[in-house]
Amino acid sequence: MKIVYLSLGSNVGDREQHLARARERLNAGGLRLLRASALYETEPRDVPDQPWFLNQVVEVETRLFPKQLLEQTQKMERSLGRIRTRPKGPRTIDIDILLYGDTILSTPGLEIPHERLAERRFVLEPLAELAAELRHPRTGATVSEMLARVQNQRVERI
Ligand code: PH2
Ligand code: MG
Ligand code: MG
Repeated sequence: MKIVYLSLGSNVGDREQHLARARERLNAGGLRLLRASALYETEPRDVPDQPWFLNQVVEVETRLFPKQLLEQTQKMERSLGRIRTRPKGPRTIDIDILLYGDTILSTPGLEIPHERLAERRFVLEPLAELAAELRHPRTGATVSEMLARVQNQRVERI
């Protein structure tokens, strides 16, 4: 059994409902939802000219292997009506794998820990609520330490 942290994000339509539906689905298909952070209203990163996101991090337990987990989360995105307009652009729901136990994995389709985990306050702020002392398996930095370095990005707990 592995403990996994996933990032949920939405910036199109009823964002809160999209996150709620995603959480419901995370209790099926070989996954069990253990804990969820608060919701955060967050400034868009990478592609700035798009609506603000609602972001959240959830802690999930699973026996799925990383690739199976990715297939499962992508299936959930599709079933929640995700439409991709442009890379890193607006989306109804995005489910990203942040951490999978202390596993390090680098394949063309999947990188664990998430490659931009340490740079994103919209991920680190909710993750710190659940696991502030957890360490990045590659760098050894704790979530609190990574969070202290990205305070310039705007996120607001709601
Ligand atoms: N997701 C992105 C790109 N930029 N910005 C915020 N605030 N929240 C996101 O979830 C997000 C983003 C690509 O997945
Ligand atoms: Mg993403
Ligand atoms: Mg994604």
